[in-house]
Amino acid sequence: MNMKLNKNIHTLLMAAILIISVSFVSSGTAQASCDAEVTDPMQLTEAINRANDENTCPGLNTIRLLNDLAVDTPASNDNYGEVGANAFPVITSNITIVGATADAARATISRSSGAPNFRFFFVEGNNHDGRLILDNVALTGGNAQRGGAIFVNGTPQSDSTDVLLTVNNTLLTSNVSTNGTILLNGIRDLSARASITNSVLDNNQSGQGGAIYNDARGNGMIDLELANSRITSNQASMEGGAIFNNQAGGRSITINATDTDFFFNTQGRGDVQCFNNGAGVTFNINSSNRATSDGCGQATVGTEQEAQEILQTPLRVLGTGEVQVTLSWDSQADMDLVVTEPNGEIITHSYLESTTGGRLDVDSNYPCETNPAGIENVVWTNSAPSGSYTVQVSVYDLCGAVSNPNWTLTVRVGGRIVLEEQGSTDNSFPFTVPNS
Ligand SMILES: [Ca+2]
Ligand SMILES: [Ca+2]
Repeated sequence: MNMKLNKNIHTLLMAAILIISVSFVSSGTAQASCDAEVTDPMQLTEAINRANDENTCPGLNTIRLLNDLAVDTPASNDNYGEVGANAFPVITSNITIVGATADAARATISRSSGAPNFRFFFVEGNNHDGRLILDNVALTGGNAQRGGAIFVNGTPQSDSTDVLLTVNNTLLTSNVSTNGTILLNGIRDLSARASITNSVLDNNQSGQGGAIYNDARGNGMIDLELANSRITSNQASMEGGAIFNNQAGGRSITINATDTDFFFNTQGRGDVQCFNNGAGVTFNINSSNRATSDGCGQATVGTEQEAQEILQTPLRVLGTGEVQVTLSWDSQADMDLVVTEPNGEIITHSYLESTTGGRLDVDSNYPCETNPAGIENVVWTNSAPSGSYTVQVSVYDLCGAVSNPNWTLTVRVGGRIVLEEQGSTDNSFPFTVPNS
């Protein structure tokens, strides 16, 4: 009883603190804030420049896109000599860009027709600590020789645990390049690590590496995680319709893929979707990946007809809305997300939908090995009750993993992140939905 009482007091206190902090944040102007909300390309440019100024805005900054952005002119001309222009300033710090529109799954950043060629983002991990997280964004129409949409310049190998690029709930389509829609550059002793989850790379064109080009020449090292994603209908005029791995002389390229589909990627030379130049490429796959032809070393699973049917069902994109609670984790464990709403109703795997319209729309990994993407999502699409909520996260079954999963919990209210927590053990957190 005491425990429960203390917990309630704690909940109320935390809720009060949260209300104060939320109103404090919203009373600041977007112009002066290091965490910005933007509605046009110029504002995004200014927000990235502010976030990159580590004297004024130290540490991670989050930029929210409130609507789609069409870019006419690149903000930075070719900073690096040979790699082409970028739509936005080079990412030299830790930046999260979130498409926060409440009425669409993603906010789209596009290159306007008739605009000069440019990619969207250049992440600089070598001379700076550039790290980019994209969440609920679409990038379309980028055009650059290396990295048609995103160029990731690696970090020295002493820092190789850093994930320089994280792509979640994001779509990359109709980008054009010579080397990869996403280029991971690990040449000359650099290391580039990237993670792509719940995302789609579809219908991009390249000379080599229709979707991804991993470059690990000259002792370079690349690590790439692919989870619950689709790499579909990308085209390489030469090799690697899906992925080109350039490892000749490099140290290693390691790709871990789970729950990822390689469908209908085509290439001019050879008949497999991935091309390895060099022997030091490790492609760790599990049986939950599917491919229409030899999908990067894994067995072909399913006929073209079955692949077409799979593509008719939307990717397990997380529902977004007035309130969204997302738990993600990094192992095959079965974790559970439980949300208690103000009227005391709970939403979890055994109560999928509440009377107020909240529902668990993505459930993960019960029983073990069913859908090991490691993500659960509770969403109120339209309106959600105001008041105090509690989120519990728990590890139900390790499913054979040797250690606890590292999890991340994110709560969005009205598209804005109001709570972000990380951990590896069971925990619970309060959040508040204000009166609308
Ligand atoms: Ca910063
Ligand atoms: Ca679960």
